[in-house]
Amino acid sequence: MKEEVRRIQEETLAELKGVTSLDTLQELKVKVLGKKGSLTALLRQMGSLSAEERPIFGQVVNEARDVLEKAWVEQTQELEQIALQRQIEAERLDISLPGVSTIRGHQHPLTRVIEEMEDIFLGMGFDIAEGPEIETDYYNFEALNLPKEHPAREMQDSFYITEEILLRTQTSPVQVRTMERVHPQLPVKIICPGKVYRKDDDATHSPMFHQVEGLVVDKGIRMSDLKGILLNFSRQMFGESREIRLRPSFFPFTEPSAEVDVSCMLCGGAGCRICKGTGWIEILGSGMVHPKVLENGGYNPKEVTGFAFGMGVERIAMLKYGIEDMRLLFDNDLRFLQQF
Ligand code: 2NL
Repeated sequence: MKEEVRRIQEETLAELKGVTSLDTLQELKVKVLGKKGSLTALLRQMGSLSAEERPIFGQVVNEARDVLEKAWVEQTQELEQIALQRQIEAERLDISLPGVSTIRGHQHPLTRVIEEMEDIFLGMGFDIAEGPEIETDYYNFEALNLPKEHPAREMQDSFYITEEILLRTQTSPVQVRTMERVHPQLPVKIICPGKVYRKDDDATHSPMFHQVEGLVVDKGIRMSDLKGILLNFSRQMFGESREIRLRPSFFPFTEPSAEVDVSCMLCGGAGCRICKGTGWIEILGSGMVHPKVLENGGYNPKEVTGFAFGMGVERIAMLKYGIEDMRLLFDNDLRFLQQF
């Protein structure tokens, strides 16, 4: 029987070495050391031995059990180690690989310029007003002192939808609508940024472009208020050392009217290619609101006065960034846009 124990021990040890899964290892353990295991079965036969043989046999079985159990622990640890290595290998990450980055976009230069203008005027207490791009003849022309037969209407330069409806040619109709809505409340102090449309298309004109117009209406508004606001705007927009000058002009909706020049931001006034040697660059049109326009807005021109101005955003963006052709602003060519 001792030989039988040795045989089980050796056979089991040999079998153990070849086991590659933890499950099979457990099955083998039950088969030998379990309640119905081969070694347990031998132990049960101890009754047939003599009193002298019994303790010796017991010792042999216990030794075999110890040897096998030790072997099991070792084999279990080895298999667990192999499983862990496999898992580590499978989950391996190469953190030295270069990352895949997303392409970062940014605002369009026109949007940037519009928001910069908005910030400057908000800082001076203006509100921002918006309105429809499809307008009636009344708000776009008539209310702005441009009656039906007026030569400055430029019928053939406007996109008419019907005889009475057109794409707005300026943002002034928003200002008329605002006055109509809020009168007799004072002051009116707004800017109107937005898209406007004219039948023009070349290097300096686009059929759709952007305007920012401003309007201030209150008791006792004077030309000097206009100058002060526009000087402040020009210095924030183009540099602290800028000066402005006003030249007499004409618009049907303002009287008197003035064109505003800013001292050249490139040469500081000495004369260069950008200012064509004059030292000055025209940036906007302005004037004191015509009494008829105030009236159309619901205000009494005997009680209140106002000033207004309008500027083309594309022109300012071109000056600020040195863009030669306006159409570049609308082509959406990334090689151009990525420069900003
Ligand atoms: C220009 C000139 C200008 C205005 C726009 C205006 C609006 C109202 C009343 C009076 Cl509601 N005037 N707007 C005034 C003067 C000039 O724009 O060259 N724009 C690009």
